[in-house]
Amino acid sequence: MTTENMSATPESTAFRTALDVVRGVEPRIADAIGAEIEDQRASLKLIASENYASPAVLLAMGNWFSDKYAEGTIGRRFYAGCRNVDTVEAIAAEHARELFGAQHAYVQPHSGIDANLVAFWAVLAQRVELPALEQAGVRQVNDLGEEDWERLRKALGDQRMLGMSLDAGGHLTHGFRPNISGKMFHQRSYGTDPETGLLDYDAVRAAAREFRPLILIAGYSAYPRRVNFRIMREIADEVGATLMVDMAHFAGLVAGKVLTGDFDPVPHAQIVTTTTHKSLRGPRGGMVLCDDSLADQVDRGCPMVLGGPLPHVMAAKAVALAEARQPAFQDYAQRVVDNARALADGLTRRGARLVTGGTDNHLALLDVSGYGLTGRQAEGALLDAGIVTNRNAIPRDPNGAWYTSGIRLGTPALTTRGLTADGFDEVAELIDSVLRRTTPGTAKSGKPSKATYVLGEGVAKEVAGRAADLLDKHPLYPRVDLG
Ligand code: DSN
Repeated sequence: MTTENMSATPESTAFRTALDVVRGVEPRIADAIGAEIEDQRASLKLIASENYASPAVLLAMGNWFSDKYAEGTIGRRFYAGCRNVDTVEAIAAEHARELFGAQHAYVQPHSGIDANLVAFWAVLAQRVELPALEQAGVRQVNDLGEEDWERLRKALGDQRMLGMSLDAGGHLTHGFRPNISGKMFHQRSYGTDPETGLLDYDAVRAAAREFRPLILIAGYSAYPRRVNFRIMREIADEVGATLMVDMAHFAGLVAGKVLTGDFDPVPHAQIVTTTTHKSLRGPRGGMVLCDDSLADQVDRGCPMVLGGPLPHVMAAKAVALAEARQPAFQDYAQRVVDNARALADGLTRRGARLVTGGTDNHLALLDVSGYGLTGRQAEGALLDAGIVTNRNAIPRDPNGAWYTSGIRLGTPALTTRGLTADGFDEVAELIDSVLRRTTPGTAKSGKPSKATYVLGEGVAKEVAGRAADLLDKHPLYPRVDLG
């Protein structure tokens, strides 16, 4: 057996050299970059929306493509000299089309929010005759008050969007007021069944019949189950809506062929958006897939709603999508789901309550009220013990969206690190042992606090030590040794 010297790998040489060059200009930034990999190596990351991109993906971003403006689309740019950007964007789009079986792919969005905005605008442009905005009396966009938004919505024909409610796991960009989608559209939400926590398709159908949305949006950031997109399309067709799926969270499971048939959104939705950095394991960014009928409108994303494309990130998207087309990625996606099940089973066996009773995707939603805690308290206590999660509302959450009663747990990142089902059972043990030994703090008023907590003596140190032992068995970026 040969033992490779990790300090001599091409990856180590590449990152070390890059950091040396950065250090020559601003050493504090080189230090911060070095510190970040150490922090990531040391943390048990269960944030469902995060992952670890490969060295090839990371390296594809650090180059002179960053210097290029390329507004427009392939072959039709507002700037000269985009020959190589065209090459990169075409390769990324080709990989995306092939990987997902989509008619059209638009790889420019900088984030999931951007991708959703491109999609909303494309559907509006395709389906709505827009009278001039001046007719609606709209002045400067920054000055828009409630009445102006009302006029803008009227100018758009009072369009409606039906999406999953936030506490059932929907996303802010699916028509909620803090996001512009909630100002452009009248919004209504569908929730989940109060008993089972599962999506109730009959209730979605009833809401769609009554509300008659222009866009029926499916997709989630905290729903731990699969969605049947065939049924969602039937509902959309019945009421004349466009079905849009935001697959940001589960794109990796679609790419990895774990979600197929009725659970693959691409054959069913007219338009699909995603981020590229979550379960898909690419660079931070977004993407839109659509059928040919929407392609022209989607391609107007920049400059209609997006700033200049980021060609260096499109290069990294192409690399990540090429990786996702390898058989190894299908194995990865299957392990993400198997591991989520192992984590959910491990928690349930120890007496914890999970929303919907389990998971069949990459995440589980733990109701921490059984431990007598709010999500905020649980999040803090787990972090003290080296376990990184995020608090999340659960359906009909009595603690609201700030304190919450839930903790969202995802497996994509630690699966990339190589943890197996046994490892996730140990993670369940660590989580349960922290939460069992955490009690709510007391507010200044003397009442129980929703924010502060008291962690049992020595618990943080003990669990952090066990988490470190587990992580040591699964090194992060093993081929990157910064010395
Ligand atoms: N921030 C992402 C998440 O954590 O799910 C969604 O926008």
